[in-house]
Amino acid sequence: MPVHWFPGHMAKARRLVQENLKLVDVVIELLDARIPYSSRNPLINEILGSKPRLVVLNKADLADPALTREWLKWYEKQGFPSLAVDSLRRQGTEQVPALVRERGKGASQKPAIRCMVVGIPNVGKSFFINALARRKATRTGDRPGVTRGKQWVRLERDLELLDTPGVLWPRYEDPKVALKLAATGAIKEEIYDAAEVATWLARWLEQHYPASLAERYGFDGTDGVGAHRFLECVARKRNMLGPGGAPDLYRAALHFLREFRRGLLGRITLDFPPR
Ligand SMILES: Nc1nc2c(ncn2[C@@H]2O[C@H](COP(=O)(O)OP(=O)(O)OP(=O)(O)O)[C@@H](O)[C@H]2O)c(=O)[nH]1
Ligand SMILES: [Mg+2]
Repeated sequence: MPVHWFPGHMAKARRLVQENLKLVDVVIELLDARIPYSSRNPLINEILGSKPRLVVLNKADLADPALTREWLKWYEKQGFPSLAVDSLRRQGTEQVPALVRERGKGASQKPAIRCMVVGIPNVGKSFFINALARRKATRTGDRPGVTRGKQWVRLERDLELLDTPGVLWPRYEDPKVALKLAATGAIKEEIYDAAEVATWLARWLEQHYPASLAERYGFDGTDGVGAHRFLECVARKRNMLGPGGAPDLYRAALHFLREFRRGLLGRITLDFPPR
């Protein structure tokens, strides 16, 4: 497996959520709209129990709109109210306070409804909270692991949000999950092989979004993306050459992954809803 997990994440994820669960009335499960399955904690239903919940697909601006609609339908069918948002442009976020109040109604005797935001690293939890608060209340960053501890942010007189550090968990049943988390930026770049993740992503795009590689890099993968043929093409196109003029495949891989994350290959979703 090209991506290595740290043992103990599962226990840590569970502890963090469980410890704070009794302090809140509602939980917002913030998922990445590009990977609404892979960005989900497999134990979340067991951990949250009957706590009122709102499923929010963030970074919807980067995801395939048709698949986002399908995923929202799927989550609604599972019994979870859900919506898609773009925290960067504050699209959809304006609906969140009313939905949280609605979900937390049972707690109406309290002075304020408290809501915890949970999700994987770099999914945009802190950014989402800032978008709701309309100010820079939390620290954000373009890499996983920015938020270190929990932080309360008051939205309105009667609404408080809890920002939490992102947590990952192993999903041994499907090795593609790790690749998708790496491709979308939930895992630190230092701990996986960028060439392997990039090659997997290129093959996947060639299969499901065939025009994307040709449009961006002029790559015509006629016989399936060869292990190095695609990265070589990117390296030459972007003039990333090493000693002796050899294409620098590792730099090309990082470049390609970063362009993908910025949406430069188009609006792409890597998980399909179960049929
Ligand atoms: N395109 C896009 N980018 C977003 C969106 N929301 C957040 N981001 C970007 O995602 C990156 C991570 O945001 P953070 O809010 O720091 O992520 P986090 O979930 O708090 O991450 P940790 O604190 O590390 O767990 C930032 O660089 C944001 O610019 C969105 O809706 N669309
Ligand atoms: Mg954060």
